[in-house]
Amino acid sequence: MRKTEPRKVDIHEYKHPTGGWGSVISLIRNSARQGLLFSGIWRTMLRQNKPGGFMCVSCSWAKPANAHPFEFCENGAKATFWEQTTRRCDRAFFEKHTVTELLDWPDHDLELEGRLTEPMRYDPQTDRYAPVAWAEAFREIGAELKALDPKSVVFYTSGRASLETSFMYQLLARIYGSSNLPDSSNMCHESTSVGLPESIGSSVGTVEIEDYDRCDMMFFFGHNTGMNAPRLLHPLQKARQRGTTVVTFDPLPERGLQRFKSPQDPVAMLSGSPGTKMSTDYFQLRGGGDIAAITGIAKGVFALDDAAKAAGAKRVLDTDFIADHTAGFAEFEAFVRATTWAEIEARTGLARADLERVAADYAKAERVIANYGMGLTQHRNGTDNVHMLCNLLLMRGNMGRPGAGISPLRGHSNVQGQRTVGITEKPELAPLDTFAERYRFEPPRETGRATVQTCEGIIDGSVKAFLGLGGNFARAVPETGRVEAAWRDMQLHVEIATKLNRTHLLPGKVTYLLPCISRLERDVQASGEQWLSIEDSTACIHGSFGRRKPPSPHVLSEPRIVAELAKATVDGRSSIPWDAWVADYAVVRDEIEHCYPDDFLGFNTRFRQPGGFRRDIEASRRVWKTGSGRANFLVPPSLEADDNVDLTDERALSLLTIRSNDQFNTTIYGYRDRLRGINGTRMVLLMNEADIARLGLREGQEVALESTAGDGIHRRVGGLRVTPHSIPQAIAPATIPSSTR
Ligand SMILES: Nc1nc2c(c(=O)[nH]1)N[C@H]1C(S)=C(S)[C@@H](COP(=O)(O)OP(=O)(O)OC[C@H]3O[C@@H](n4cnc5c(=O)[nH]c(N)nc54)[C@H](O)[C@@H]3O)O[C@H]1N2
Ligand SMILES: Nc1nc2c(c(=O)[nH]1)N[C@H]1C(S)=C(S)[C@@H](COP(=O)(O)OP(=O)(O)OC[C@H]3O[C@@H](n4cnc5c(=O)[nH]c(N)nc54)[C@H](O)[C@@H]3O)O[C@H]1N2
Ligand SMILES: [Mo]
Repeated sequence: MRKTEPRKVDIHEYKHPTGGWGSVISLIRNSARQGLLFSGIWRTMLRQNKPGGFMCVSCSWAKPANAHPFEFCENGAKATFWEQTTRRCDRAFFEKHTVTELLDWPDHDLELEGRLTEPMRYDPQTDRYAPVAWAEAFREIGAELKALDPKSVVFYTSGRASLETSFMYQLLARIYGSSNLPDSSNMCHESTSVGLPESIGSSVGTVEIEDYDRCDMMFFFGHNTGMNAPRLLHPLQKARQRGTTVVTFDPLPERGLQRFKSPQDPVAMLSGSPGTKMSTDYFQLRGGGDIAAITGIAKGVFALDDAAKAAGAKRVLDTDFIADHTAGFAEFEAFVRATTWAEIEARTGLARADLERVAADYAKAERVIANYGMGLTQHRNGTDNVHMLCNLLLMRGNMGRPGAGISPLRGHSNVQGQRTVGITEKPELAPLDTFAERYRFEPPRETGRATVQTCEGIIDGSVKAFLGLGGNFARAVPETGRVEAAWRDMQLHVEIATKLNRTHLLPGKVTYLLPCISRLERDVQASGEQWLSIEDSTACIHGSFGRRKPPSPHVLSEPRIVAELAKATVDGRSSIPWDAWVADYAVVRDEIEHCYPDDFLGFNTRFRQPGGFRRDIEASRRVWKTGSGRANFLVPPSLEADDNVDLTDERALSLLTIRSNDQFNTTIYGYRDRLRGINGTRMVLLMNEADIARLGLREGQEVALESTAGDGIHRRVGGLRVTPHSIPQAIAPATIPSSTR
């Protein structure tokens, strides 16, 4: 039985800009729901993303030195309210409900119960979580871990934990003997982490925030900026107001990249202004059609370059840059010229003339930034998408110079930074020799498990223990059903968390829930109040200082929990003085600086400065750390981003990745997808009207989807409501070329 009654469903077209009054009303409603309207929360909000304040726990977009008075957005504020709720999920709650009963609750309702207040252990006898003393919890977890083979234990990280915590956590795993360090980034920007180094020798983007003031053109591929990095709308709006061309490719008409009214602009707010038009051109391409679309633009650029050459005019290609800095251009050119417009039009659903117009804009622009998100990365061949976007920039030398470059819009607030300080299953990406020498232990040298191998190991029984530093692993992975079913066979399950979620309801033989404070909260250790730090999407490191009261006197900080786990598990196996590190996080920052001197020079003196300090990204200054020592043009094996989609099946639909406006990954704030006009339900299947008719369905009908992934595994999701939406038609088999090459 579900706890929540069905809500009134209301679906209508949303015609307003993003931001604007809708945003303000949504904020007030959200703060009131969390019991925060008169709690001093608005004073807290003034410190969000400010020097001396705390860094928002929502997205990873840059935190500028010259902050707005309100340097937060609707969704960042929602994240703050959701976390700072006055509700508590305490021992009385766990006494009242069995775990089996809670498994029937929707994700929204679990987190809505509020903050966890004390450590809990699962009791299989009563099927309930019951309070336990911290010391006992650490002792038992340590004993369990010592009895296990380190290779069978995984240490998962969700992208929220600070640089200090993450650095300590990966050291704990390695001293223990495991390089199984999956993280949330494996589920989102892994295509960036793999694809970008192959293209330009950097695993992170090359732009900094000032580049947004200098560019004269921007691309957006598959990033829903208005929902997922709304503060970026401000520099974008400024760029539009000075005439910057913005071209967007997204199957859905996402409001943020269409119209935006800044809630911080009183004149616009009080006038009937429709808001700024954010994209000069907005193309609703077919899902997975990006390789084809970029090939089309590149084809247009080659045609313009041919014409310039013939006329003796200035070349459109940056031939000097291509000659001096790149490899693989000839192969790329051959691929683009060989691909036909018919293939491109069929795969993208876009017209040749439109793509040629984009090519003409691109040929005129001097400084171009390409932004992208999940629409490019979350595909089987997401790395090919990333390569293609780099290829497009490289054609005109738009990489590694002011106002130009590639900008992967990362997810969680510190997901990029965690990789910087050693959260990785790939031994070659961590300074293992430095660790070994400085901390006197022998780290494992083999490749560990990332998220995919962790799921496989849980399913086949080779993973015996799962430790989660935040997150909601079972819910977040695409293979939820099978992972959940196999979870109980694990020996040990430990979660460090702020709020209850579904993964916590999957016990192993021994199961602990360890509540922590968040970085918005006061963190007092032996040396006094502590700062933390994070790295944003543009590789800037920022200090973060929490002032809010912790949710209960019985919760610990993340660094403290990690240190206690280490002491209980690997004490004496390294020279790390865990207590001294916890006593003063500045000591941990010094250690990070020692292990990563190029990235963190002067860490403790620089990290609180306005705007943070930027790591040295070599590709930003045209130093290419690739195998060839050059930036590589890379040819995709086909035009398909998803080569396993069965296009011959008339009933097959390929799904797109999206999230709603009332959500942060698996955290569901509510049931109002305001900007898409869908309220009261999340169980919708957005479809083109022609597809609804073609498949003999009708609006509002409930349907189930079954996967045709072709791996013999039956996957099904039911209870979806057929909902007409502005979305390209599913690809009609007849229009798809059987092979692109
Ligand atoms: N259904 C669904 N699945 C998804 C996604 C989605 O949007 N929907 N998004 C995908 C993407 S891009 C990603 S990156 C992954 C994310 O995967 P995860 O990072 O694993 O999941 P989140 O939903 O971000 O994690 C939410 C939980 O983190 C805990 N938490 C929150 N704040 C803190 C904190 O400060 N400290 C600690 N220790 N815990 C905290 C809370 O208990 C909360 O329930 O999911 C992927 N999978
Ligand atoms: N409020 C809020 N903020 C967040 C998050 C959140 O859940 N809520 N999550 C955070 C995290 S962890 C991440 S990774 C980011 C994610 O932020 P985004 O990268 O914006 O991720 P999605 O919400 O999945 O949006 C993907 C967009 O790509 C489009 N798309 C889908 N398929 C394709 C395709 O084949 N091609 C193209 N060109 N476009 C396509 C979709 O229509 C959608 O607009 O946001 C971060 N910020
Ligand atoms: Mo993500």
